[in-house]
Amino acid sequence: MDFARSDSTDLALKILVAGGFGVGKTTLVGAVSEIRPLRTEEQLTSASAGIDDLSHVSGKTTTTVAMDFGRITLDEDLILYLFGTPGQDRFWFMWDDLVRGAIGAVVLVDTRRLADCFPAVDFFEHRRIPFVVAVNHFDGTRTFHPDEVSRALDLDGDTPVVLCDARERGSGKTVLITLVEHAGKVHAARVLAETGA
Ligand SMILES: Nc1nc2c(ncn2[C@@H]2O[C@H](COP(=O)(O)OP(=O)(O)O)[C@@H](O)[C@H]2O)c(=O)[nH]1
Ligand SMILES: [Mg+2]
Repeated sequence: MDFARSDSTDLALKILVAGGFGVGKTTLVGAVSEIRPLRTEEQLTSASAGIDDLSHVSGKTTTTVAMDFGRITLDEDLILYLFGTPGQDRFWFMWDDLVRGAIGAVVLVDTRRLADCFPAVDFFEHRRIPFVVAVNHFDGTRTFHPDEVSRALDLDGDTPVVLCDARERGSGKTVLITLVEHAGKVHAARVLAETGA
C-alpha cells in the first residue's frame, strides 16, 4: 500500500530548456541533473562550419545534435524531467514533438546574442506555453537588469526574467523553481477562465 500512496503523491513534470546555440543549455541540464545527463553530441566538423556560428563560443568543440535529458527532484515528491532542445535551426522539426506534455520552458539567453532566442520566444508565445527567460551570465560581459532584457525581447509583463549562471546547480534550480511557480499561476488562471469562475 505504501507503494500506491507514494505513487499517487509523486508528480513528474516535463520542462524544455531552449535558446540559441552555445547559450548554455547542455551546461544547465548537466549542472542540475541528479542522473548522469543523457546527451547526444558530436564533434563539430567541417560539415557544420558556417552553419554553427562559433565566433562567440570559443572552446566549444561539441554540438548537441539531438537533445539533453536530465532529472531533478525539487521536493520529495516533485520531479522535473528536463529536455534540452537542439539550438540550431536545422533541428526545428523536432520541437513540436518535444513540446508535447511540457508544462513550460526555460529560454536561456546570452545578452551578447539576444536575437538568437527570438525563435524560441516566438515558438512558446504562439503555443501559449508558459516560459521564463534565464539570462546566462558569461564572464566579462555586461550585466543587464531583467527589466531591460524584458523590454528588449518585448515580453509579456508577466513573463519572469531571471539572471543565472548555468554552471551552478543552485542557480539552475532557482530558474526551474521560478518556472514551476509561473507555470502553476498561468495554468490556474486558464482553468479559472475556462470554468468562468
Ligand atoms: N563563462 C561561462 N561559460 C559558460 C556558461 N554556461 C556555459 N558556458 C560555456 O559555454 C559553452 C557553451 O555551452 P553549452 O552548454 O554547450 O551550450 P548549448 O549549445 O546551449 O548547449 C561551453 O563551453 C560552456 O562551458 C556560463 O554561465 N559562464
Ligand atoms: Mg547543447
